[in-house]
Amino acid sequence: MNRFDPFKDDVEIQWCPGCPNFGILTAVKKAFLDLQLEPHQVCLVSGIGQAAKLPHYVQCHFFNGLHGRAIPVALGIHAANPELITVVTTGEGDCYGEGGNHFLHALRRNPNITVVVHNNEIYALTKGQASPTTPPGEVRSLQVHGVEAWPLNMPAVAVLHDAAFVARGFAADPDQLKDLLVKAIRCPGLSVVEVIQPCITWGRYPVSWYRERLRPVAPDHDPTDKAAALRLLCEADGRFVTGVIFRGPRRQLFGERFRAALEGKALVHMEFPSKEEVARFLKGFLQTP
Ligand SMILES: Cc1ncc(C[n+]2csc(CCOP(=O)(O)OP(=O)(O)O)c2C)c(N)n1
Repeated sequence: MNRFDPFKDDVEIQWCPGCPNFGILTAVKKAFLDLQLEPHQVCLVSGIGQAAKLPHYVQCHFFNGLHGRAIPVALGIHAANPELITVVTTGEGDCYGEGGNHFLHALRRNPNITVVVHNNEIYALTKGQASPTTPPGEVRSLQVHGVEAWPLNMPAVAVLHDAAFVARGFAADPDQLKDLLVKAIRCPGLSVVEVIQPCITWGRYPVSWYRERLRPVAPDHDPTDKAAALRLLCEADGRFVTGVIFRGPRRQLFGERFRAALEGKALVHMEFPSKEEVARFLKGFLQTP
């Protein structure tokens, strides 16, 4: 382990040189350092895509699974070991497309995890097809007459469902992104941090095009005001709003009731239960009303 950067991994990075994903990688590692976490306290979870490669480049626990399936894996990790800081790193195709259903149901369950969505508005690993956030009309390799479908506004969906924390950062501003990630990880419950991540190879516009359009939330924006958060995200150009957009009300965390039934113990701290204990535990679930 590197004494000066305990999260540094020596794996060769496969992203294009100059990819804004490097900024997200820096922000993630800096956030862990700011929170004084050690590698064994963190678990990164991902599916498939360029964004999903991020856990390969960090020294910590990680699970890299199927396309769109990072969130259910993270839910399982959080349920079994709530002491681990569980962070999903995912592309918007992975999270809002293939994994869209999991995203919706995670909003209902409120696990204490942070979901970092690299939104480059395309499927980058498979070379630039339209994704659920590609603007309508944009011509893509498979959408030769322009995208016809309307883009998904998942940060707004997250606000609508009272996610614990909703923020948006910019990959080319790792310091601001690091601050957002620290807040997201500290906030109990489901935190969604969408990151505007221009793709310098398959995207339509350079990083500067996005930078000019960023709209940081006003200093007097009240993130507990749900209607104000929705207005920011839904009005024209809501896709460029950055900063802490929403803080939802405190809700029960996924697994809390389940752990209460196990006398407060996390699964990872339990001795393997006897047959009698398993039967006693299951009885509560198997009773017919
Ligand atoms: C079930 C399934 N469908 C499709 C693919 C092919 N595939 C691999 S990566 C990818 C796109 C990933 O895009 P995104 O999640 O936006 O991440 P990015 O590469 O842009 O970071 C696709 C479609 C796959 N691996 N599995």
